[in-house]
Amino acid sequence: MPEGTVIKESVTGKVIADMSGENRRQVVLKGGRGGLGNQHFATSTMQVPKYAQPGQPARELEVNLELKVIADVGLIGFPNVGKSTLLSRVTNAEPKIANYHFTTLNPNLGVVDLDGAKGFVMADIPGLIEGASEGVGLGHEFLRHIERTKLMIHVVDAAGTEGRDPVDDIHKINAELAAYNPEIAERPQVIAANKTDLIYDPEDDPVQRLKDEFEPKGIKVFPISGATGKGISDLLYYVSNELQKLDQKPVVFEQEYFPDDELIYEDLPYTVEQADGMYVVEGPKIEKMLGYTNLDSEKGFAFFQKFLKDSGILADLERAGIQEGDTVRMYGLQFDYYK
Ligand SMILES: Nc1nc2c(ncn2[C@@H]2O[C@H](COP(=O)(O)OP(=O)(O)OP(=O)(O)O)[C@@H](O)[C@H]2O)c(=O)[nH]1
Ligand SMILES: [Mg+2]
Repeated sequence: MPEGTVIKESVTGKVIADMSGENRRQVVLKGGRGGLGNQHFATSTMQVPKYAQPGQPARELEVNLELKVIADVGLIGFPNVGKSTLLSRVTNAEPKIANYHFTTLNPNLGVVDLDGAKGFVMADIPGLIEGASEGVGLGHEFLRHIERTKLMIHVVDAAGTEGRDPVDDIHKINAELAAYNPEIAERPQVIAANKTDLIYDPEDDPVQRLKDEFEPKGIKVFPISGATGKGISDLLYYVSNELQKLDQKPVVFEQEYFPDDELIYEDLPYTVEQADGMYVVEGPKIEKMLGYTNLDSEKGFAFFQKFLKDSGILADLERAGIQEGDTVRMYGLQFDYYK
């Protein structure tokens, strides 16, 4: 899997593991307890016994693998505003650039190197449009790629070459961000007012309008041109400096789902009966559970004890009148009951 992949349980969407940083290897589910071949039952008189002990079925779990790229800075904005052009100009990345919407279908990553300042990793993502959070355009699916970014460069077509208003554009994309994840919408932003080489109207200065609207809110506006390169250097040094002020720790998604512990105890069907002078507990889930629990290990045994308690089996045994020292049988396993 690519670094940055997050493994999630598919029903709850809870994180099982984040494959980033030091975490290179992950066992999500252990296999079922192995069986014993007939050689294990060989004796001096019975060299080829007909008996073998089958292994137990393994546990199953459906997971989703979500790639969340590892970048310090994410480029967001409407399609065709010049996100990929900017990325290609300041890094060695070679994203596809074209004059139509949704040229970028997957994020591209590049490293920004700066003379005398700390460099950073930058990612573009496919363009967003109004309604992206409801699936319009390419939807908001790609926003997961900026979940690890610490700062966003909001690229806008300041020249309004497609007839939209740049101030409006910023508000619309931010509304989509907030609909996706309010926490991400709160992260620091910088506005790159792009395509300034195409601003001709002497009556209207869109860069000034952007500054009037957003700088009082603490969002700096940098007029740039991805075509000529004008203004880009100031933007990058500012971003590098801002990043230094932010928490330097990488964004890592914490484990929320623990496959070893997640047994569904509700409606666990089982029966407790007395037979052959023992208490016999039977039920399909119990059989399955015994299959993936290694009772020889201390951890496995502790887990089994917890299971007996949490599932209510222990209480039912007591209700059935079990006494200290009585034997309990569960699918080939026998143990004596002690409080
Ligand atoms: N004149 C001018 N054109 C630009 C500038 N920046 C980008 N372009 C052009 O705008 C078009 C779109 O650029 P891209 O970089 O592909 O835009 P994008 O934001 O990555 O677009 P999507 O991937 O579709 O979201 C291309 O034709 C670029 O050459 C600029 O500063 N000035
Ligand atoms: Mg692009």
